[in-house]
Amino acid sequence: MKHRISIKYGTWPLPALAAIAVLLLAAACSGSGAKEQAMAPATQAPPATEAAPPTSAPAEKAEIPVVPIEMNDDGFKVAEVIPGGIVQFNIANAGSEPAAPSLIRIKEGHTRQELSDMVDTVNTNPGDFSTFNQLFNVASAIYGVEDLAPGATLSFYADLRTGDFALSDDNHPDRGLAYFMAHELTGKTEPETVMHIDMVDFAYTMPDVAQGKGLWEFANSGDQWHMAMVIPYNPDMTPEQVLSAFEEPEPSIPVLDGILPMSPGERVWVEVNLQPGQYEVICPLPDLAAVADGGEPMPHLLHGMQHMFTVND
Ligand SMILES: [Cu+2]
Repeated sequence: MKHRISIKYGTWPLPALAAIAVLLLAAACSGSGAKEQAMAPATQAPPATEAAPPTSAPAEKAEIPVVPIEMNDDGFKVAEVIPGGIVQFNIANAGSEPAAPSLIRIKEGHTRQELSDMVDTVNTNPGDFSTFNQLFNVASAIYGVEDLAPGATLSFYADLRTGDFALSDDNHPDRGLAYFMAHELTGKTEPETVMHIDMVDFAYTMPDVAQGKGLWEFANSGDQWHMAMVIPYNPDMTPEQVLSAFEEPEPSIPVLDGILPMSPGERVWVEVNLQPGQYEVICPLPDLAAVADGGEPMPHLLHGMQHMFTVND
């Protein structure tokens, strides 16, 4: 089964990319599939069996609150109040169509109505990067996927801290947003990870040798949004050629893993599944700070936001 992630003009929170009309991220099942398998929270195995101390891992897992969310053909079903701090989300698509769920933080001092209005503005002004700057004054993108099949469950961890949150289905903007709050810092346990990637403007802080299977933490310590697209490393391709490849309707470069755009200050943990080999992680997002200053939306990749790494046997 091939699984596609697309970044399209006019969808939110996934913007048009600078000079890229349509960016299709084709993720093999071995990559994104791992995130979509139904996971029973109580029985979910710690991802890194070699690295995790077997005695402590199950107990620590149990301390992470689990938040079940159901999607159906009317929208989301989620509790009005959920635990704050670090929580595990299980988003089940019980609807009849592929869904594109996104988790959004409403920034302090802003309202659900403001967010809803801004999402409408972004959706009716496709390709206008300045609207994204307005949107990100109101909200933070935390995590999302572009293709959650009917019957599949998306499982990931996020550090909510506290606040007011929204869920959107970018495949069905007409269904509107769903909302919930997190008042209390309940989840204080960090998931067991095999890899940590910190994103700044414009670089990845990460090791050169990575564990290919297990839970990866992605944090954005930068001042603007970032994403992580894991692609096979090809020393013969320039960054410009890589970006050009993603302009094609059927990109020749597979996207094997990673995360979609994430706002500053956010942290998520997602399962990855990479075979031994050489890879590169890239961020093609447009430079919104430059846009705000009247400049060009240069892709972060052309600012040097890429990192080669190896997954050993
Ligand atoms: Cu970036």
